[in-house]
Amino acid sequence: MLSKPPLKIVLCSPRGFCAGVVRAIDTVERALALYGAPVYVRHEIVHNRYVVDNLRAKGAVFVEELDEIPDTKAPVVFSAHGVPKDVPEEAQRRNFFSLDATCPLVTKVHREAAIHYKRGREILLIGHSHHPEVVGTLGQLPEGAVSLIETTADAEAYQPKNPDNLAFVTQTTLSIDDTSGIVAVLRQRFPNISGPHKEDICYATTNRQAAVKKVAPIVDAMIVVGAPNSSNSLRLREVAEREGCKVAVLAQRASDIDWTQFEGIATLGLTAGASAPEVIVEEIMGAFAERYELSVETVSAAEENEFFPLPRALRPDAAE
Ligand code: 10G
Ligand code: SF4
Repeated sequence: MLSKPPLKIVLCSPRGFCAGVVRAIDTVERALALYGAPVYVRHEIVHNRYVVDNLRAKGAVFVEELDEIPDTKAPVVFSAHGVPKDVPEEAQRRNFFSLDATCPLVTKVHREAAIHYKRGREILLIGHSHHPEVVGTLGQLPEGAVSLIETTADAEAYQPKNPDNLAFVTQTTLSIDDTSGIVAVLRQRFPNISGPHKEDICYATTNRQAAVKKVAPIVDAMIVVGAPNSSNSLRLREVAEREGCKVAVLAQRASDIDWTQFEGIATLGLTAGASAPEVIVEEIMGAFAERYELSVETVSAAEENEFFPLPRALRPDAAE
């Protein structure tokens, strides 16, 4: 038998599930355990097919909009990405038992936007059009109250009604580097703009990008476990590419890997987006182990110990 070529896998740390994703998945799991199936979930609870398929197998029913749900006493969960204000309003009108799995760090951005609005400011949201988190944040306020800024070109071109009465908030899963460029343009053009100290990118996005920045320059290729609709995972792939990694790809499962892309490599970086389960990282390592003699090392950029408690109605003491 031919001996396998050596391959060093460099694991990025932190990677994978963030505290908001754990809370969102636990919300659905706990609702299923307490109330039984079905538990309705508006939108993918997090952007990961494996997670969604697993929950569906346990009795979760995924819908895109509330009008797909029949009149029911079953729980209705809102996804981790957050929802426009009219969604909980509609849920209340229909007497749904709703459970909000919006990440507390997204809710914090919703609150910031609401405060700026109360103070009469013109609000800019830095983010990607049509992403559910952006739809949710825009939907906290009346139409037209918030303008979307996607690029530095948008920031250069924006014409405010009053340059001294502006504020900005951001999506939580953006590229740190792209966003600091956009914020720099806004602060330079509008020195009195209100906003967070830097941006609203969360700890998990920040740390996962920092780990990729450390690993990408020292590997021949990088795999990011994550889905093509996962904003934070897409950003990790981009960071790897920008740090000079010639092969930087997303993979949802080991079966997605195009092995021709990895011929002749000696080192492979491996990370996972905030919605990607560690079992898939293990599955991919297993697939490489069939073809290579592996050695594994971990490069760490930060320690994480965030924990977000479940929605109040699901906490153990809630029913008593
Ligand atoms: O990265 P996005 O926002 O697309 O979501 P995800 O489900 O892939 O990862 C978890 C992040 C969120 C719930 C958005 S705050
Ligand atoms: Fe919350 Fe950040 Fe995770 Fe989004 S990526 S769910 S903001 S911790």
